[in-house]
Amino acid sequence: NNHKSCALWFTGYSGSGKSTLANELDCQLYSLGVRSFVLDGDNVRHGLNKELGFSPKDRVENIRRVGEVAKLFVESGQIVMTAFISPYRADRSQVRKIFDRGEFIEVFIDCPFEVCEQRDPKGLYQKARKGEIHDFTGIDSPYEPPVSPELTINTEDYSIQEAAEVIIRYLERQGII
Ligand code: GGZ
Repeated sequence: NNHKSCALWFTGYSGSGKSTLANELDCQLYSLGVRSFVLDGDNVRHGLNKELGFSPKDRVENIRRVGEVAKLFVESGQIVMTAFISPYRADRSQVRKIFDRGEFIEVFIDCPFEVCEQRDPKGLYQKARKGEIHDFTGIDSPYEPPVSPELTINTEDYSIQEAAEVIIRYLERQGII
């Protein structure tokens, strides 16, 4: 299959559906014969970024490294999806700069904070509310939504399936796949 490569950079709150959507897309791309890979907290924060926590400084370094790794995947000819909160606008625009034009696709996973807190799949919001964990995004740590993302996906009203289709169509329109 003769496809181009790019980084789909998901950003949004914890519980917004970034990893779920990235993994669904990964499956759909596989069935289209497109080589892809998902980078998320599960495969990066336990290894490469083991020593990093959630202070502003550590998040900056987390995102910088993820950006560099994503770049390597793009150089290898793949479509890489990154599923990190990446709360700071400045960090995302730094990452954008290391890519060629059109290779960095910022995807805002737009799910209201209250909905993410309600979902609370790992019980982390509840812990943060009780003060058991600190520096939690949306509670005592900021989230800066993108100003002009290539794509905005509302995961409150749309299913993961529908959201994945929107992204596939975008990749087709851009001539990437
Ligand atoms: C935010 C936290 C925190 C704090 C642990 N703040 O739902 P999850 O569990 O799987 O997604 C969250 C993940 C966020 O890591 P990222 O690497 O994406 O963050 S960043 O881009 O800001 O560097 C959550 C869990 O880690 N988690 N503590 N304090 N999320």
